Amino acid sequence: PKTIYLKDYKPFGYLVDSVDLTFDLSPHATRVTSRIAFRPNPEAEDREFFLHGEKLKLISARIDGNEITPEVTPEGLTAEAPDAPFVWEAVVEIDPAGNTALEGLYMSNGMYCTQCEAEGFRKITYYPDRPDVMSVFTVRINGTLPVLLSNGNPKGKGDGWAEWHDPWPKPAYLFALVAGDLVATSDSFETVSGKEVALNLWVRPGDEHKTAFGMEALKKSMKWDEDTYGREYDLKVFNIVAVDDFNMGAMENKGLNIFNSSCVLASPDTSTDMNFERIEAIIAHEYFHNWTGNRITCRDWFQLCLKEGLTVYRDSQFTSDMRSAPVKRIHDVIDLRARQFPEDNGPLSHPVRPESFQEINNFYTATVYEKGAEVIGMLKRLVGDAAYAEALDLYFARHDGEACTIEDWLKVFEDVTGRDLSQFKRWYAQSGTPRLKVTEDWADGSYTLHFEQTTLPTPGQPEKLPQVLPIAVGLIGPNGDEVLETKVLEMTEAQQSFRFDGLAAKPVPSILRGFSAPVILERETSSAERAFLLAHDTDPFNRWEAGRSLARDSLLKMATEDAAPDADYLDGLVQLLRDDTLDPAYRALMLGLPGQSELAGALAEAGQTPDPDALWQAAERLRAAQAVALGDLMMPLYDSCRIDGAYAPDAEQSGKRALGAALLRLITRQDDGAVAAAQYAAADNMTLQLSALACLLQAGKGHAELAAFYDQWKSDRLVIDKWFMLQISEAAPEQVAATATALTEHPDFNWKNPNRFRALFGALAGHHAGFHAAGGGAYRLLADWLIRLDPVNPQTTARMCSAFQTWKRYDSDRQTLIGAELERIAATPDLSRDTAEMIGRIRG
Ligand code: HT7
Ligand code: ZN
Repeated sequence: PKTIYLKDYKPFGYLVDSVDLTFDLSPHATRVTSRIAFRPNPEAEDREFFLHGEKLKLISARIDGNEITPEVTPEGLTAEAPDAPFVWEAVVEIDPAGNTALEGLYMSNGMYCTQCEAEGFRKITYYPDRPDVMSVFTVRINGTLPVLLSNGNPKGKGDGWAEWHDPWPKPAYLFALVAGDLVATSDSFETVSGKEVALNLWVRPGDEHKTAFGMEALKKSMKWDEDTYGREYDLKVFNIVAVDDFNMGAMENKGLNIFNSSCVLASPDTSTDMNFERIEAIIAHEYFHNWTGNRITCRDWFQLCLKEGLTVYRDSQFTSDMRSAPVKRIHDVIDLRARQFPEDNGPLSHPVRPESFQEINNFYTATVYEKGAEVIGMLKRLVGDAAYAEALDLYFARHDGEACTIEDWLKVFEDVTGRDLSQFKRWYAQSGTPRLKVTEDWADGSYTLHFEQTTLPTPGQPEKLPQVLPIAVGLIGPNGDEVLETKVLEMTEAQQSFRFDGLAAKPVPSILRGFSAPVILERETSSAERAFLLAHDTDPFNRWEAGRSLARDSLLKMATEDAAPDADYLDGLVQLLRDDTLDPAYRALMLGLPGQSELAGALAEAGQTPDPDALWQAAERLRAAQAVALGDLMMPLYDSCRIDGAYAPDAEQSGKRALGAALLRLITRQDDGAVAAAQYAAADNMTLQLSALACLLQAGKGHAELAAFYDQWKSDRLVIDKWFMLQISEAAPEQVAATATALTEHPDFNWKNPNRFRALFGALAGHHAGFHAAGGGAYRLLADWLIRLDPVNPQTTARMCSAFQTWKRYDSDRQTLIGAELERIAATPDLSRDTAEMIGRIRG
């Protein structure tokens, strides 16, 4: 397979003035007729006329009306083209019903739909399928289905046809078409300048009752982007469509967002609070792409973080504003540590802006998205809120309608602030998570913090240079009063010290407040000092972090030295849970324990081999100790989480339910599931129903409830995904592989549906002790199914391969078992480029 390099970027030899497409829809033989106006690109040296095209049957091709015979390969075609403006016309035939890869034009439950990012448009027609080629599209759809949609504004429609015109130049990856028997929930939004926008959320008949929340989220997003970033919507209509078969969460096609139904459909009886929050965030994310992604797009796919990092950052700001900012920050950091840190510190490590790839679909990663968003947060922290706002205004004004690079992005900040951001740019180029080691000195009223940053070598990057780290610090006096309010220290050297004078007593430092930089903080400190911060830190993130690090250290000692649970941690936890002034959502987070995989990573970091069984036992013991420590507090607190009145998926109610669920897990350890069974029986929403069922299953009970749950929900595919997931995630480690195997034989295991496949195998890989249980049964099961899925859907297969990315952490027996599975996958004939690249990188 060919490797593509950032350094080889060259503009395309032609510009595209307009694209006219006609679709004659037919499940196995859709005809796509294109009429494209090209003209030479004065900025390009090379005039080779190569159009991408894959899996297309070329019927005819013309240049300026003359039939031609281009040279066709599996990747595209080359033709002799004039060095002057000309019109290209082609007719191709494609097979949407046979397209199981879900890229290009495909069918899902009788509905046509498209997915063109990153390189799916080339499966629809011949075209320069690269993001820097932008054009205005007009589309005609001929088909018998009642709803025919494409990008932009409606131009006309009649019996069996519809036309759409998108006035905004766009790259082909933002093209979309949907045709189906759909029903809309409709509303409207008046923009800041008084323009009326028609809003439609299209679903399959029967799903109408799940659209109200998504519509409200859309309107909130539109208003927020006007108020916060000054961004107004720019078409007469905004359509959202829900699709069951979809490789990722959602797609920001211009004026026609397409959503995985799991990321847009919601109702209280079928969706959990977490589902609601995620749906709100994804709707916002896709909507925000209208400016950060669509109006200003990426020059090439190496610049993916330009749109994704910024849009994730914007959606996290939105969620912080809609809900609780500290709770959102803690969730984001938990997620970063769970998904991005292992990537950044393993064989798949790559920079936020990668420099090479074989298959771009493999780079829609936590590094590009979430670390990319962290980089934006740091930039804002360094330049300040006002300069950030000014830089963003300049970005939109300067680059509207362009396909840009990270250099363009950083330049607006340099121009606004006068700062030199060349060192900051290393955040985009260097992979790996920096370790930040901290020591301290105290003498004569002066307190000094010494920092040392190092980043370990990562694939292809043996040497690392120091990065700019914004380190937010506060100091707390011995009586618990803050003696230094949060101050952002700017570290640029490998080693750097910061002194604070005039202090009456040695303070306790609160370092990296708000998780001000995505680093691994290393500081030797006592449990007592952490417990002090747990009680007194005024920064909510670091207060939580103090408890988290106490729990982490306690678990590691319990797993490796058979230590007893840390008493300081348990005392601190009880105090916090008693504090009714604290947000229930925050207290629920305090009760959470670091993930098993995170603990395994911490041991591997420290040069020890993690034992998944010992880590599992340690977590079991610590949870039992939490229950004992909380004792009589648990039931009244659980009762206080009960909500009178109608269900609402808002921050206040969902915080209470989260605390109630965390307590129920502990109560179930002591009452054999009595309270959980009562909660299950009385539940009138999915959050309560599912949390009760999870507790029962974890306690080895709940068989009747599990069967009743299936009966109740068997016709709701999104709920049945939860049913699959839960049985695996709540199984005892030694039962995980067998449970998963049995579920693959269930008639509802429709493995070609990415949601169902992910529900089962995502839960399998996510159950650390179960996935790594002795014997390697889970490894084999996953590998069997990856081999089976690869020819059907390479993108989803390749993404699931990352379950194996941490394999080098474990003992030699496990490494041998996983190594054999990786070899077996690699040796599979005709393995897709997607999976081959992932397995190759993981094997190293
Ligand atoms: N920009 C989109 C990324 C994407 C995608 C979405 C659905 C299916 C396949 C996909 N490939 C890439 C989603 C986003 O970040 O908003
Ligand atoms: Zn995105």
